[in-house]
Amino acid sequence: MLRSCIFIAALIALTGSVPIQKAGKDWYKNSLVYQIYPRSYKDSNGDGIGDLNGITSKLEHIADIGADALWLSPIYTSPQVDFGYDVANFTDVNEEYGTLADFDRLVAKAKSLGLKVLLDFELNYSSDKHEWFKKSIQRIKPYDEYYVWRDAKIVNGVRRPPNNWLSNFGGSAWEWNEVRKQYFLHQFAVGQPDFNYHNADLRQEMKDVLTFWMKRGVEGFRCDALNYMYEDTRYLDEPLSNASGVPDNDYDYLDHIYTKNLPETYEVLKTWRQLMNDFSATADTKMILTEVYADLDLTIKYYTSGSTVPFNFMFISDLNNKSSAPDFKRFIDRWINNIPDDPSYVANWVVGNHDNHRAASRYGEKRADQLSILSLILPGVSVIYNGDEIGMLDRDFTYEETKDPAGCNAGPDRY
Ligand SMILES: [Ca+2]
Ligand SMILES: [Ca+2]
Repeated sequence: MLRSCIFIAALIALTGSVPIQKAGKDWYKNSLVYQIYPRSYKDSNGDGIGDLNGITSKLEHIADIGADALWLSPIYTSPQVDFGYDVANFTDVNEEYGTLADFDRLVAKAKSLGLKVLLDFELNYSSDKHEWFKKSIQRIKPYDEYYVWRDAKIVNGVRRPPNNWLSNFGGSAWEWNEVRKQYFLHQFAVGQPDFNYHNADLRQEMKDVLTFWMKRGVEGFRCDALNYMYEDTRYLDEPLSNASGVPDNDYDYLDHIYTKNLPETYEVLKTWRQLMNDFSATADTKMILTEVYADLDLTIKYYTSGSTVPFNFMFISDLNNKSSAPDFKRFIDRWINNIPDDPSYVANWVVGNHDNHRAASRYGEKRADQLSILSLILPGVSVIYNGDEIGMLDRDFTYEETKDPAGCNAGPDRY
């Protein structure tokens, strides 16, 4: 025993550090999740696009900063209308990023460094180039009901969308399909038709996707845009939000009572938690991170539906470089005091992500480091976006350079 202690001490002295491998059911309770945006992280073959082999080459860095898990933004086959969030095949890797074999090597090396690999899960929609959508257009069973299709409303002999619902990226959320002679719903880009979660075959299909990746060693998922999963099947017009200065084709023009935060969402998430727990009863707890921008009570409720942590965006949404220490305390207490009472539930602190300005641009370079440190000192899960650990800043860009659909649709004055 003493000899092995001396050996470990000597090893630590020689190497400087040894990776601390967190394992067991409680591994996540004080953990650091490092988010990687594959396209811009590390290019390994000189084509200017980040890729899986690039990420694999940087895993030592990620382990070195103390991360326990890395969460990869979408890596699936995609025409990249919305930077990979439009998935054309949920069980393969986008060609620009590599192959499934590259992915397997990434997972193996990550495991050897004590890192768990988490994937982004685009649950609300697919690409319009997905085989399921192509078959849905053709009304081929069971795919005919995989998406949300509605007949046109004819007003004075003119074809109109079924209701007033708006896309997050601006304009109607409905797009006419000339082949099927119906409108399909897209809460985001036109190239991202929404799934119909009222359909049991579709729900099973999405569970099969989770199982496919767990079999390849994936140890959790970040559920993208989770609260857009269901729509109310009465298809009623949504009321106006009466927000000032918002144009009538802007998403914020309406109050989204029929297209967001529907209670069925929580039930589906519970089935995914069960699936992950059942996958390997003896394995470490699979992590589910849920992305929901909603009122605190609706967000917190995901804890009791299977989420390991519902993202806490207070460092992004509620606090900024003008915030005082009492402001920080108030918001930290607010989250901690609202976590449901169960030892398995822990807090979490999101420092930044790909949808927001960089931490150093929001808080200033010095305070950005303090923010990361604070997120790590506080109990629970810290979520850090790649580059924030070295204080990277935003870069200004012109409308002509803009590529994301939300920015392009907003136009030169509002991008
Ligand atoms: Ca590349
Ligand atoms: Ca939906």
